[in-house]
Amino acid sequence: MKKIIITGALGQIGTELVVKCRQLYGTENVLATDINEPEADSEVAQGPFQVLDVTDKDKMFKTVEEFGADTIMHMAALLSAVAEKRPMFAWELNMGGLMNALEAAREYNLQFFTPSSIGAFGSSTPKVNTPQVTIQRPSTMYGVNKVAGELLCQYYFEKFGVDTRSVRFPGLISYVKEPGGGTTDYAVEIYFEAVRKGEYKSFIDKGTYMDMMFMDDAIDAIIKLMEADGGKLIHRNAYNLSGMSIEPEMVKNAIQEYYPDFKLSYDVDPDRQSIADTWPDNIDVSCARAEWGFDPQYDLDKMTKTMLEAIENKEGVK
Ligand code: VAH
Repeated sequence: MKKIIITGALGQIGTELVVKCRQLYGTENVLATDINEPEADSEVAQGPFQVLDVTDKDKMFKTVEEFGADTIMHMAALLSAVAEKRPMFAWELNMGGLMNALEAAREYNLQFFTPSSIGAFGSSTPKVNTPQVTIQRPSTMYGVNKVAGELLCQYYFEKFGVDTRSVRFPGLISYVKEPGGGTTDYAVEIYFEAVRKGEYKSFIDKGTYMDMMFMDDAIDAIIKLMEADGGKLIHRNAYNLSGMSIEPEMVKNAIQEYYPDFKLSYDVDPDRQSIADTWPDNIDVSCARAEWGFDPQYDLDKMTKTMLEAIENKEGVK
């Protein structure tokens, strides 16, 4: 049976990854860790939890050894917008934490997962149907971290035989944990604001296409990749993933199917808009489909229906 340690367990992905892994592999076999303590009544707190600063290598090694982990899912990182405001700290956390997690995987023979992002692409990357293997010259600290991370993961696979696996996530849409510090966060906020206020002011401009995916598809993809036959993985660090390519007006139209009076306006944030402008419009996911059966189930309409119903339940409206 797998024994999994998850870092960044209180983050947007980590929160739901912990729950899914505990359902699949048993609560006691999944150790959630984060730099912060969970709320006592949170789902993450209903199983093994430890505070862990991923930049503390000794503590990470001790935690892995005492838990008897055979797998590490390293999710702790600063997202793009926050990283651009604190680039030096972002380097320390994103790269220092990743190196410690890779070293722990090498030292304790762990299977290893960490996410990359469409943020690993830059303005010189082909924006339409972005290939799996292409130019990667991002102009953000987050993007530099992600490209360096992909290369480090591949190095640990080739040099030390560590079973590293990674994906380039698009913007992830979830109703469980609202994200913090991302460029794609508008696509989450818009649903919460539609239910709460019937209107939303987007910080990303109309016509700005970005790849997105509903969180259930993201979590399922991590599990599917980690359980795939390693011998069939050619592009293991890191697979292009996407569920849809959308821009704010498309989300507005989808929401208006349920909230006809919903109003969308714009107050563009030049910092996050300038990041979004360097990312692809849509990326090619054929390698993930071919090598391990990536198969997202949510399109914009199904995601919109699911998000609005779940938020209405959470907020106690309707
Ligand atoms: C961000 N949500 O906006 C993250 C993600 C592709 C975007 O990496 O930084």
